[in-house]
Amino acid sequence: MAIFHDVPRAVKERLATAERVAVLTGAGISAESGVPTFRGAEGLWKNFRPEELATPEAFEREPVTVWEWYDWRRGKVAPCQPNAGHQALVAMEKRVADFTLITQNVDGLHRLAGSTDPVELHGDIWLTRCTGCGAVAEDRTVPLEPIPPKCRCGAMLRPHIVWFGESLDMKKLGRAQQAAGDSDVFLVVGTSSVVWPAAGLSEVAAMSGATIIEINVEETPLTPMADVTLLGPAGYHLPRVVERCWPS
Ligand code: BJW
Ligand code: ZN
Repeated sequence: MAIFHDVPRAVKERLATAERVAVLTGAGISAESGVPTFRGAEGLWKNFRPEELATPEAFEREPVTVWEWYDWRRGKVAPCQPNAGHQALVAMEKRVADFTLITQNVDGLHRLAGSTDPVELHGDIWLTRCTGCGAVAEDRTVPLEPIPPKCRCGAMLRPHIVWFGESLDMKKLGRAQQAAGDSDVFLVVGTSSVVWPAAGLSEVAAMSGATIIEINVEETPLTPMADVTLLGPAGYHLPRVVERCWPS
């Protein structure tokens, strides 16, 4: 483990020559776009306990409260634009032969920035899923009307998001695990690394011999395991990493 405030030579040497790079992002990469993170002083969980809102049981008990929370979040995310961190990952994708972007974020900002086919492990805040017929549809209305929204079939819609205790999409998780295991460098950006199975991807990568590089404003449970931790905002470090490894 080594903690740096600037891009060290070791990062340049490993990343610039890597053929396979996988990146895992979390809420921290979108923080500089104005999207609230989940944990920490300004986190979304500050006033709520996760199990109160982000579980299927909570939705069954209080669908209106859960939908109001999502409606509030959709309102927060709607005006947000990708930042220099998202854009640097688009640039990295163009320079690395085999590149996979895995995100825990549901805000869609990687796709908006231009990343191709990111693996969105936890779903998409702009998609709804019918609790009756299972239909998935895009709905960008803010604010939602009515709450809770209904499907054409008459059943209630839910956010197309993975809640605690729910399984991730096995195809997406499989793709993420494969990319982590195959990677020469596994870059972990802006995640507290406490939510599973996403947190386990770094272990998969490390056990397969990948160099683990972390970018975060603070140390996390991953830091002792990472080869390098760049301390500071993703919007600061990611463009510098790209410029240092692939000078324009
Ligand atoms: C910056 C920055 C800047 C700030 N620049 N950095 C094994 C062990 C223990 C528990 C489990 C386990 N397996 C399963 C579990 C249970 C559970 C779990 O992980 N619990 C833990 C919390 C203990 N996992 C699940 O239930 C998963 N399902 C599952 O495994 O199914 C099978 C199963 C079920 C039950 C039992 C066993 C197996 C599903 C997880 C779904 C997670 N969904 C959520 C919320 C959905 C709601 C929504 O979005 O609307 O997804 S949780 C929430 O956390 C959200 C996020 O994607 C996820 C990760 O958070 P993230 O991205 O890391 O954000 P933060 O806020 O935590 O961190 C931000 C970081 O950024 C911080 O570190 C800052 O420092 C940093 N930062 N500004 C760089 N500018
Ligand atoms: Zn339906």
